[in-house]
Amino acid sequence: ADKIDDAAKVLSEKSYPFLKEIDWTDGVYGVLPTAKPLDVLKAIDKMLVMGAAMDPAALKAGVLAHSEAIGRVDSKGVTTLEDYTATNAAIGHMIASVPASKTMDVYNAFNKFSLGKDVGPYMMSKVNAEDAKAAYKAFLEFKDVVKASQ
Ligand code: BCL
Ligand code: PID
Ligand code: PID
Repeated sequence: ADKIDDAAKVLSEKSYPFLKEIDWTDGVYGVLPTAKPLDVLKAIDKMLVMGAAMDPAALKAGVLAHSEAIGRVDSKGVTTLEDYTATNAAIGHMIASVPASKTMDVYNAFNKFSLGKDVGPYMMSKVNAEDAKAAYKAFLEFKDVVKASQ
């Protein structure tokens, strides 16, 4: 286990309460933002460019971690803490395998039309705010470890 694996364990423990409060059966999570389809297209392109730049072994590990996580969801669609941890570790390695600019390009492209004023507050209103804040704090600590491994 490397530093990202260790950090993923901490991140997952601290954000699992938040993950469990999300209603994964809500149809809203299967809906693409349609306000500005051409901005959505550009954001998807940034994800494609980022994906194509990833270390193939890290990407494959991420795919398999998700597949195993899906195999162990409970009746509400929530996977186990162990699978969630493996998923976070895999994504951490995927992100560490590309230059930060590629990750930031995705973030900035999505920020244009969604994250800020609509999605954030809406998501927050559906969960326990304290758990969401704890998860976000843990995410910020995790990203420092990922950044140091880039
Ligand atoms: Mg994915 C991210 C669902 C398959 C690679 N993925 C996300 C999330 C969302 C999701 C939960 C994007 C919305 C978001 O930020 O919510 N993925 C999802 C599902 C499947 C899936 C349901 C599925 O298989 C059915 N993902 C895959 C494929 C992977 C993959 C197969 C590649 C092999 N996925 C990635 C990558 C990313 C995602 C790379 C992201 O960067 C993105 C993400 O999570 O960004 C933060 C909020 C996120 C969560 C509820 C998940 C827990 C997040 C962290 C660890 C703790 C919470 C922090 C805080 C409160 C919220 C973040 C705020 C922003 C950073 C501003
Ligand atoms: C801010 C202000 C500072 C403090 C700060 C700060 C925050 C920055 C942040 C943040 C950045 C950030 C980035 C995030 C990025 C998420 C990226 C997700 C990418 C998803 C992909 C999906 C895919 C695939 C996949 C591979 C396929 C292609 C696809 C192939 C070859 C603002 C806190 C530092 C969250 C790539 C993986 C399956 C598309 O900077 O003061 O908070 O979050 O299918 O490719 O198969
Ligand atoms: C930052 C600043 C730059 C440097 C940088 C940087 C870092 C960015 C980072 C990072 C982004 C990032 C993202 C992570 C995302 C993790 C997401 C995990 C998702 C797990 C899920 C699990 C599950 C399931 C599943 C499907 C079920 C639901 C669940 C249904 C319908 C900030 C380093 C570039 C870690 C979704 C899969 C079974 C819950 O950019 O300067 O470091 O990490 O059961 O679906 O039931």
